[in-house]
Amino acid sequence: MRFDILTIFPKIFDSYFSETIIKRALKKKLIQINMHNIRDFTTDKHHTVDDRPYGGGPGMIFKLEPIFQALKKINRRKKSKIVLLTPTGKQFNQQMANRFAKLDQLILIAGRYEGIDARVDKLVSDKVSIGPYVLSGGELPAMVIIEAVTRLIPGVLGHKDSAKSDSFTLNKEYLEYPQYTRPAKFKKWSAPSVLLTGNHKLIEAWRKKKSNIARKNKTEK
Ligand code: 6GU
Repeated sequence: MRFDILTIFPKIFDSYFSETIIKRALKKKLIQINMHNIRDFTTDKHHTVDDRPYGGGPGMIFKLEPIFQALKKINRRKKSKIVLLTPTGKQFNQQMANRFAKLDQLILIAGRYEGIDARVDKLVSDKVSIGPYVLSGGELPAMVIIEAVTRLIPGVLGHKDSAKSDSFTLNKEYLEYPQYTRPAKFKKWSAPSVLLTGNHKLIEAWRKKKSNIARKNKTEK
C-alpha cells in the first residue's frame, strides 16, 4: 500500500510516522508514505495556497491549482483512490478502513476547515470525515485513516493482534470483555478470581457474559 499525503504542514506527520506500527510497516516495506507539500506546487513568488472567497465572507479558501498540480505529479497505481478529508465527508468507519486496505494506493488531501475551492470535487473520488466534530485541518484525520488501514495490511501486526481486528470486522466480541494483568490484588481491588482458575471453559463463559453486557450497554446509550 502506498499513501500519498497532500498537506501544507508535512512536519506534523514526522513523529507519528517514526514510532510503533507505522514505523514497523515502513521498515518492512508493507507500506510507503509519500509527502507532498502543496506549497511546493504554487507558481507565485509568495507561494500562496489560499485566497479570498468569491462573493465575499470571512476566511480564506484553498486554491485549486496547487492541488491539481500536486495530484498530477503523483504516480498512480492501479487500485487507487483520491480522498479529500473534510468534516462534510462520509463518516469513516471500520468497513471503510477494510475497503481502503484492499487498495494499492490511497491519496489523502488534508484540507483546511475554512474551505477549499469546490471544484476540488472534479479531482477526488471520495470525501471523508472522521467524525461529527470540526478540526482545523485534515492532518489528524489523515493519520487516523493511515493507522486504521495500515493495521489491516497482512504482516503489519503480530498474529494475536490481527485476530482481534478480524473479530471487529466480523462483529464478534471485540475485546468487549474487561482484561486484567498482574498483580491479582492492587490496594483493595482484586482481579476476578475466575480468570486465575486456569479453567478455560469457565473463563470463556465469563468473557462471553461480560461481552454481552458491554454490547448491551453500548447500544442502549
Ligand atoms: Cl476529515 N477534517 C476536518 N477539518 N474536520 C473534521 C474531519 C476532517 N473529520 C472530522 N472533523
